[in-house]
Amino acid sequence: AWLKHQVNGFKDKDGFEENVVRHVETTLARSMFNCDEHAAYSACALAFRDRLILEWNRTQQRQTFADSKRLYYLSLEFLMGRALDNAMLNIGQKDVAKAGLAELGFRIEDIIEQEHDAALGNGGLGRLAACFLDSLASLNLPAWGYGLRYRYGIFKQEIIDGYQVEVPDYWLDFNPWEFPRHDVTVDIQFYGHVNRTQGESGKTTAHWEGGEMVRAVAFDVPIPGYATTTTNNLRLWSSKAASGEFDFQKFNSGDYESSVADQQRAETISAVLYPNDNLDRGKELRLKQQYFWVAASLYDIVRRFKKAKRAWSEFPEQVAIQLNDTHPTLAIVELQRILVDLEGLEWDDAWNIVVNTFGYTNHTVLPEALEKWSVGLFQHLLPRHLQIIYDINLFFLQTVERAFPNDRELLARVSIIEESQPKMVRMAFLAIVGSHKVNGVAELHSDLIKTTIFKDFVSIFGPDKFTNVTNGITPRRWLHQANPRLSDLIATKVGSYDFLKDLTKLNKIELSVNDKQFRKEWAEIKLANKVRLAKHIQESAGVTVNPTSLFDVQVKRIHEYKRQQLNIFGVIHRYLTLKAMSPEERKKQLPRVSIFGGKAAPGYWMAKQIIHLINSVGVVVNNDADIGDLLKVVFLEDYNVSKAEIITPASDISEHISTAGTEASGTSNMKFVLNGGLIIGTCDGANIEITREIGENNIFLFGNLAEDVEDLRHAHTYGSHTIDPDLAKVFATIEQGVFGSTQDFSGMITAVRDHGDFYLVSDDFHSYIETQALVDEAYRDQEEWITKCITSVSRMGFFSSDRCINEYAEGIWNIEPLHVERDA
Ligand code: DL6
Repeated sequence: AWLKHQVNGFKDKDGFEENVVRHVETTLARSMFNCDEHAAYSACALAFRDRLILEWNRTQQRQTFADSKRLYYLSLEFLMGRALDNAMLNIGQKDVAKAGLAELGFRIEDIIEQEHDAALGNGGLGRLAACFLDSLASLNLPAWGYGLRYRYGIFKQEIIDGYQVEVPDYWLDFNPWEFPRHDVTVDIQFYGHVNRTQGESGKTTAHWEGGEMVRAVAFDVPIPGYATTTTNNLRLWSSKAASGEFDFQKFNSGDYESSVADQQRAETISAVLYPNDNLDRGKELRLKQQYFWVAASLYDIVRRFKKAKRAWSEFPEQVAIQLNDTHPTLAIVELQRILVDLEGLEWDDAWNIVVNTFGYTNHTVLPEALEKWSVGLFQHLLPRHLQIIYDINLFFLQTVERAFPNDRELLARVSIIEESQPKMVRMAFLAIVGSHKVNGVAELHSDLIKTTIFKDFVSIFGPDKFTNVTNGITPRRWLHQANPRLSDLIATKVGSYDFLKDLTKLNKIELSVNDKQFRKEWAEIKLANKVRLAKHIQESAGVTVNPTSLFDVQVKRIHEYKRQQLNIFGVIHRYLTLKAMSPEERKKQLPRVSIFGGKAAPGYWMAKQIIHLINSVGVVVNNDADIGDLLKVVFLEDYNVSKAEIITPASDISEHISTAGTEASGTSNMKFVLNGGLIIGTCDGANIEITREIGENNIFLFGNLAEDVEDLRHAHTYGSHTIDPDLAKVFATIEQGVFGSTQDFSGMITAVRDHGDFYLVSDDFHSYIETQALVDEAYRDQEEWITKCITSVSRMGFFSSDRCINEYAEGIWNIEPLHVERDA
């Protein structure tokens, strides 16, 4: 009854059932007698998709008619997860579906489980883009997402004998959520050469000629807003040969294999998602992907703009384009090319339009993640674009020279072209020069980019060009969908589900922090979520865990800077401490389950070693009779969005322990707190703002501060570097072979002991162990613990992606919501 907003939904459960049966019998060509759970899922998804597409059409018409400014969000990653549950929730018809499916003999939970995650992303950056789409639609903002339709999303991770093994994720077998638009295609040019002609006025025009064409085909994914009719669009491009046919001549002459070669080469462009998180590898195919996607998207955007026959100068009043990291930076060059070469605008007029159109979000300060492409590769693949980049750079450096005469070092430092061997194009610099706003994703991160990697640009452009928009998460998926019982309980105190639209309303639950019944239900829900996770752990990892233990979770990409190695070294220290105790003493200890999950990039050797160590420690600890339930170590295979929906609500304490200054924001920290778990973390990324909001009594902070990191690193290299004595014992245990082959883990140890400990594992170890002891102590007082949890949840309103999107809309995009009538 609370969801009064369903629009164009099914009239009732009978209407829903009718649609499901029709899809089973016609679209799927099956009979209801042999309709299994997967067929029921497919039909249910198709029935909902039909609803969405009607609203999608209306939304597009409404937006076209209003002719207001639109946002285009360009992201190479959209980590969407499952769509059915979200669609049912957002259009307010989960109850109807539940009842209808029950009548057809299915449990809705089993049907939801059938869906394959749409995993077109690596981690935080891609999931952020997915949260943003949800918020944009929920806030009725006219916006489109543009991405690539990878045939293979992020690989599936299997753990075999404790090692990560990658298996391809072919997710497109059956995807009811996309609409192929075979009529929306763009031919994208690569390679070739540039010719110049001179017109009668003496003006020269560049012509990019020759090379090869690849066709981009659009696939549209409807994005429903929550409690609104707005259904926005995510357009994903798929590649195929421009001719669309294989070479008949070659085929007829018996050259069967090469007759399809062009086709396969073209299709390769959108074949796979590069599985690197926070790492740039500089592969030609990746640059091809970037240009292919950006050029197709811009063609589409420009085509839409031209329909209204406005003057070009009005382009930035109609169009905002946000670059999700530097991956789409070529869009800046492509728009300049369209305006100057194809539309005949003067360079300066075109450049004005370009800069006022684009905004750039930086998501990392890690040098290995900052994209650079070799000039040679550019010259080969995109010769005209390289010329334009050189011109952009020349005009930019001329303005720098005028403002800072004779500072050659400054010119070299800020040049878009790095004068290295080989010469490289610095994409972040291009993105800054070609955008009107640059933002970081949490306060500390936004400060750091201004004082470190982009410092010179602050002097050149002034501080106003740089801003902060702290990340957020959608409460629809990350509270209501992942933790429906908690959401329902909160609603009883807030008085409605309005907090799902305005998360600051959560603050009402703080008034009930001493309400006994509320606290009891709160604790019951947490336990039920832990029981559910315990079941999952048993089924997937074969480890039995006691749900009343403290659940300690670290799930995220495996990366040295995120410091899963610190966590597992801490686990070993705990194990050694327990082993050294008498049985009586042990009985007094608090049982803990250390849960890990996350993928390592396939080529990231150290990250794979970390996974192997975690699994090896698990084998020893979990089978040690002295230890029993006091400590269990679990690595959950194939961490993804739908698993996060099970894991997040079950956490007591989660770990966000990156070396200070390395994690730009983090978003899982927000999800865990929103789900009634506390966090242990460093003063890094959004942990700092979480602390400010929830209060420092409700978070376990430890470790060195970002401002001290550089000095510590310097001391490691040039001074003396002594390893923390407790950590030294951990290393000794590993080196004795307690966890198997010592050789396998030697790299992890030498990185800390002999190679400068770049991530400050030893420096932070003592403080980490002490703080974990404080966590144990705090958890023993369950009453106080629950108070901390309720208080923290009540103060999490700031971290909604709705707040975040509103900040972008006002401060960067200048777009406004398009109000829609709610049909009751
Ligand atoms: O902003 C989303 C997310 C942050 O929460 C993480 O802290 C950050 O590591 C991640 N950055 C990247 C950068 N990758 N590239 N390129 O994934 O962004």
